[in-house]
Amino acid sequence: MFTRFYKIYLIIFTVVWIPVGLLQADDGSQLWLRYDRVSAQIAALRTISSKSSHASAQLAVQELENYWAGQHIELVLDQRKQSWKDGYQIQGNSQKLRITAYQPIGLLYGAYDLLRRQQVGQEFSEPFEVSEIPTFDLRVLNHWDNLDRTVERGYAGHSLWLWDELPGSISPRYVQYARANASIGINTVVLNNVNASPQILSSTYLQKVKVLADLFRPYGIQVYLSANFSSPAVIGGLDDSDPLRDEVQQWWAMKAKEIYNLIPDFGGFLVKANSEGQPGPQDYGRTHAEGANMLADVLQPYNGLIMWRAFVYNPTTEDRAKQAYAEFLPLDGQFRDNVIIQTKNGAIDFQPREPFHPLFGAIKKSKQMVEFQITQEYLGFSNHLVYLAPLFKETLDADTYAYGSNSTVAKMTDGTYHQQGKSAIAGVANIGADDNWTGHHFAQANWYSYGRLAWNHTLSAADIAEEWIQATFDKDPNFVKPVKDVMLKSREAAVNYMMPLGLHHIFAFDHHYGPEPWGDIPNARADWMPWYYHNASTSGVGFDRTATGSNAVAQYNEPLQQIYSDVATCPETLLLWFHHVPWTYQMRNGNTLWDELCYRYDAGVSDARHFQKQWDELEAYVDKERFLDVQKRLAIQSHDAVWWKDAVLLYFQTFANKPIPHDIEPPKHQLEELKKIKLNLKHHN
Ligand code: BDP
Repeated sequence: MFTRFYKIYLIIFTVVWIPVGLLQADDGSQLWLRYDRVSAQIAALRTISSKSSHASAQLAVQELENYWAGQHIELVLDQRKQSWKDGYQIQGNSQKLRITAYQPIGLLYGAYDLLRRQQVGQEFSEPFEVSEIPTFDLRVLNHWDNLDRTVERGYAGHSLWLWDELPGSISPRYVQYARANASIGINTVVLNNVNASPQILSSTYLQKVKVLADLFRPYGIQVYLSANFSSPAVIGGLDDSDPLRDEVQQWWAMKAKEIYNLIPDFGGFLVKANSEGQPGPQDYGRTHAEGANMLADVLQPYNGLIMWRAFVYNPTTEDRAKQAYAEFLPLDGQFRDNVIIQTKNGAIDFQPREPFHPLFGAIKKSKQMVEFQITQEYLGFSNHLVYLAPLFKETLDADTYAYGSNSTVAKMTDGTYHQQGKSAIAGVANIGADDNWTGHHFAQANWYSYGRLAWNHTLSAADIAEEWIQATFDKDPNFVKPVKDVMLKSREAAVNYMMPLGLHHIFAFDHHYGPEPWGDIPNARADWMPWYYHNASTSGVGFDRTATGSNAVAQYNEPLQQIYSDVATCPETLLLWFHHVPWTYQMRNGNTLWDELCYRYDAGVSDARHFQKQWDELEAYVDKERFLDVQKRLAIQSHDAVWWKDAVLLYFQTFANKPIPHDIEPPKHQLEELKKIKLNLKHHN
């Protein structure tokens, strides 16, 4: 603790008192919130006024008092503007601006909007008007944080939540975290891992949760918890947790009462049920709908919500990619209004590239939300610079054709087609106790861009990147442009050096860092083994999901079924996801599949090296600390890219029996040597 306070003190001291020299030390803890504090003279010349004394409105006033370098601002609540939800309008000219909102939190969002504009250099001399209504009502972060402070798939240190110190002692980071979220519009957080410890619902932990909820409330953030379906048996002492038994329902009702007494605006539960060993209603022969509805009924009197995950698959002979659809579609229409089905962006598991989950084009009578993974479980942890906004956009903009063309995933989930109730979107957080919050400084951009897209999914990945770079690093176009370029290329680069052309899940077992296409653990689940997904043999490679194979294509609406089924029309980026094709298959550019794979891996490596070189050239624009840290990680990324390329090509070559094209860099490693690499990385479960 002492060290943390000391550090914060040092940062303030550094920023306020020591020019240039010590500015070289920047641990990234300020994120994108680097507004310049206005001088007392400027502050004295203008008024920031609000008629509302609501805590969120007062925070807005305080932020503007501290950082708004312009003239007068008036904050106004307008009760007639219910349709604005938590949005806002900013109007005015250089002398006077007005932020109007329906809810107090809208005023705070409006304040951050203004500060963002100021930060990126917008002039306010001309009269201007901005109106923003968020596209999703609930903009959710899912923390996969355990009560022992390990974080499942977390790569930024331990959990931010100091459970042992709560409720008595409060880390200053809680409020910093809430402020960062509010500045990008995130308004919902699920505090604990979906592989949930029942203890989170014990009275002891609820007292701790209450403290966080109280701290987050002024920032407009509602708290949810992941609930373990067996809680009634495990912490309630009941014989079982059968959702249709009275005692079980009573237990949940009593628990809900206890929670809402402590936290009147508690959001609800997120549930991972009957998935990867978690308990659920099926343990008692009940359906997902019966399980979800029981909890929904319990929370209904308090306006609570249930986010029920569709991430289910069993070790059967059925293609894993088909299972969630097969299980959930028959239940469509059976869920209560306060249940939202939470579906991962793709049908397998947060791979570098997946086609969108077919459930998005199929569920029409229930509410559904997308779950993205912001933490980079499958994208190089916090070692690789991978800007994820292009991945998020790819899913959100994908056309499901559910109601004719342009029925995008975004529209299927944002309330455009299914009006009643709240719309939502979730991202699995990449935040931890590291000084810079996210491990890699550039991973902050993934938290940021997720929030910005949750607020407005029509924003472009490029615009968000630009905004983030300017706020976080430097506004100089000679810096912004090349960095933006790197960011925008980075996701495709990672796809290329990890698993191009629709390859998926050929990661090292369990921890998912690095390649292991040869992976095969005796007696382990087939659907956790790389061979299950790549199906490489001398005849070819890829997963046949057409009618001659698992027929997963049938889960998509026309014309997608047709497009994906036909090898000639299937996007080549998804070729090996949907098809098993011969090594000699001719790609659209005339290359054989084998050659094309080689070129793709090689392109990924070149890009990773280019990122290094580009960063090195920008040294003058960045403080030493962040420059060196990013430089170090880019070197790891380049190294890993070569590792991936060599491992996958050398392994597949044993089937393809073809030479690696002469015009690319030959492998640096031997296959046998690569097979021996065993990383001692722990997967916290
Ligand atoms: C997978 C992770 C696992 C999670 C699971 C989930 O490997 O740690 O528990 O997803 O989403 O991506 O429930």
